[in-house]
Amino acid sequence: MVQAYIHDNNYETDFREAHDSGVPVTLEQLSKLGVFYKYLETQEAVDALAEERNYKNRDIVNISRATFPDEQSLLNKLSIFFTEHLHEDEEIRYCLDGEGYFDVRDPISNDWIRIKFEPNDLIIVPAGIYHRFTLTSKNYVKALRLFQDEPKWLAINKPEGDSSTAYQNYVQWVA
Ligand code: KMT
Ligand code: NI
Repeated sequence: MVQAYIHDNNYETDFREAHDSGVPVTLEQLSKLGVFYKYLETQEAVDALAEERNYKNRDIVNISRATFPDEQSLLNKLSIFFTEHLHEDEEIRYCLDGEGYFDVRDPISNDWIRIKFEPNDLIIVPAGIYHRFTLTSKNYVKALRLFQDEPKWLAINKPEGDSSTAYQNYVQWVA
């Protein structure tokens, strides 16, 4: 079963640690933020979902010691993913191997909700929600990134994202 909980907001220790505050978050709470989690056993199930939601493109992201041999280049890559950002389109991520954490920002409480991302986990991240991603201390993830249109993953960082239509529509939807 997927683990989701409120992040402890402790930035003194490595961000790849669990940072579990001890407060769990349910899938129902996530769905109220427009975030959907599914455990999909097969690639066919992923393809069916992608088709149903009109996803036309995909790529594979592979972050590991093999692809980033030195700690500094790995940290540089991770710091981009871990910067609070949003996208103007919905995004789907499916874990093929390894593990990571997806953090989504609750726009009402401002809490970071951390979702553990492991093989066969699929997460639908709605347009306009602030989020970030990190590896765990295992330093390895291989994931499918699904795109509705061209494989563009323009990230709009905080605070620029606040004035985007995607953010304003999202916050209105949640409220
Ligand atoms: C994103 O948009 O935040 C990402 O693609 C993170 C890496 S996907 C495992
Ligand atoms: Ni993103």
